[in-house]
Amino acid sequence: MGFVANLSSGIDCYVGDEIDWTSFRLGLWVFDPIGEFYRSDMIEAQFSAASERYAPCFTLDTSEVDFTKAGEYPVYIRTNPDVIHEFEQIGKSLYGLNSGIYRVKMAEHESKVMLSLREKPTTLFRKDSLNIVLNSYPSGYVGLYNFSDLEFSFEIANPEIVKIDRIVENGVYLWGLSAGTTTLTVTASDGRTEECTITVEPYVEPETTYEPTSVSFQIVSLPDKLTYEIGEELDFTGGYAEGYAHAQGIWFDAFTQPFTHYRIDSSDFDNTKPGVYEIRLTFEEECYFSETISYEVIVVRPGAGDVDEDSEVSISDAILLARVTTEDKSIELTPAGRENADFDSDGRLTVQDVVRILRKIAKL
Ligand SMILES: [Ca+2]
Ligand SMILES: [Ca+2]
Repeated sequence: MGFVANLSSGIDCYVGDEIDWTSFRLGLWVFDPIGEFYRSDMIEAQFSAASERYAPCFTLDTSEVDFTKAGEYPVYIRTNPDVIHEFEQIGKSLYGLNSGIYRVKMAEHESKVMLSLREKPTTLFRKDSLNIVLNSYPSGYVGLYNFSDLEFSFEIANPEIVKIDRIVENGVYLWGLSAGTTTLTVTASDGRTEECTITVEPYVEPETTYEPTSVSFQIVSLPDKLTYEIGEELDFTGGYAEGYAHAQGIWFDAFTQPFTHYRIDSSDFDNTKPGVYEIRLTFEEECYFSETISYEVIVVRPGAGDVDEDSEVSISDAILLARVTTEDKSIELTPAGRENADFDSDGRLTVQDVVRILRKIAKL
């Protein structure tokens, strides 16, 4: 049974400083009887080399370290063989041992860790300038080298630009209060002072990028009335349209709404004059999107559609007109029948007139 040791990384050991042995973490491991390293019986006794705990059990050998010169040096941790000591396992160990006191006899064992000894820094601050962004929370940190033998105090030249949020062991957290430049001064207990330039930059809102605008707008059902007699007013009853849009990250959803929910442009419509007129609907949100769709209504003269002049508009009128428009020369319409047949009043007899007469019959 015996020790292995591990050295925590990232500790500042400087030439001329006393080594901080609290950073040397040691752990007890148990070997099986034939001497193989056997993790599953580890007792989780971890402690620092600086503590007096278990001191009789091991020796720290730093004889190869030259404390006057920067470099990487081995440090040896050796067990003191045959020493019997009690170790406490607190809680059940990862490796299955129950909590309790274990009497462990030291076997002969040596561990090596590397000690990194560095030249003592010539400055206190790790950097001589810092840019921070004006923000609603502390956003800057200036670190110091690890001088365990010194005490520090800090001062901001212009406290309207930066304030000290809090001081920690080896540094200071800063909070930018307004845009500008000032200095942070550190004074060490040995009389040294040093300055770090702090620049607070204004906060710039990041540019937001949006998905391309997409708009969908369509008629769900046309109004009941699409054919008008002279003098009749427009009637949108029964007309529904559905619109939704995604623009600048926002959803606009009109669902299915009556035509009157949208902007209606019926400026072309003239109920004093037979003809076909376009009515336009626009689904829009100012600055975001605008989408327009249209449909047709027709204003007819009295008698329109009554091709055979029997005083009603019926399927036989449509059939008769269909034959005329396919140039069945045997059919002759009277001047009044011909006028009635030009349902859309465009001066021609076409299949469009047939279709519009059929729509009127079907009340479409
Ligand atoms: Ca008729
Ligand atoms: Ca026509």
